[in-house]
Amino acid sequence: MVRTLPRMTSCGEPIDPSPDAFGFLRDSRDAVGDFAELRQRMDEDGYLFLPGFLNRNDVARVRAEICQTLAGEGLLDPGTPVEQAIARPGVRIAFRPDIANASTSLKEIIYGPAMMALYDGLFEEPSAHYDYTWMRVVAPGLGTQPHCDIVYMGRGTSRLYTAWVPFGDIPIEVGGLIVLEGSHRLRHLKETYGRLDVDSHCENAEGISAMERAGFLASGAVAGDPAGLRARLGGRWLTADFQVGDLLTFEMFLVHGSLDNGSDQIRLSTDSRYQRASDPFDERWVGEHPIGHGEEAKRALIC
Ligand SMILES: O=C(O)CCC(=O)C(=O)O
Repeated sequence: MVRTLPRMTSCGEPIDPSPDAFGFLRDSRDAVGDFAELRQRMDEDGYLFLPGFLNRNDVARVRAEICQTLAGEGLLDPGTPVEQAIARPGVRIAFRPDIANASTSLKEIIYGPAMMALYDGLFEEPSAHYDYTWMRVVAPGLGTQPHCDIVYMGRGTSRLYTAWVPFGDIPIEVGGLIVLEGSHRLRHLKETYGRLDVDSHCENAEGISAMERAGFLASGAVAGDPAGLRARLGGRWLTADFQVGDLLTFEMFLVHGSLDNGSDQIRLSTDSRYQRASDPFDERWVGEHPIGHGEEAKRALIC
């Protein structure tokens, strides 16, 4: 069936829907269980898109719990079904890690046996996950700027994978993740941007962030203009009409962001991280109370 594409924007910029600028993620569910094939596709694409990998009922149950929490906080439109997560008009919200970090049932999904077996297989040795879970609770409005995860979590190892999990159906209109095709292979980006750390600043240059000093954004984004960035780097923006139970996992150097949420719903998803248990860990994201990007994470450099 041919999908009629809605008007798409990211960070307020139109995303060109023509076939040389936009496409859909490769579906790798046929390779589940064949780790050699999954590793090869991860190498080729920089990601694995596994529709229906997770138990849909479990994910839907956690979604219902989160929606109740949002309703209890007055973030949902009171006249609408809670499970639809329709935002109360004017609500501004995007990031609620506290919700994920407090939910045992959510963690049982994203750090449960199916997920850990996937990463054990991809790494070919026992894997471990960060204790910190990023939870996106994205009200209608702008999506995430294009970035690579390495600048936020690369202090231990770069051999890490992100898992992006929709907690609810996220069709294009609701603004799911977009990845820039082939960007994990861009050596010049890896050797410049890919060596930076978002929590570092240049003490010899009035404390300017190391990211800005190198020509990127202090937020850690490669740039704030997804359409322009695609034109400069090449490749196509890829996404999907994500559904409950899907998993998108990707490596640290893949440029990604998200579409703007053009619907009236709050978009719910988590991102979480996995690595070899034997590799060093980034101290910002482990322990009972991870320091995250707080003061203790800041590093002064000469740059
Ligand atoms: O969900 C989003 O908008 C961004 C998620 C992301 O950047 C990630 O999973 O690394």
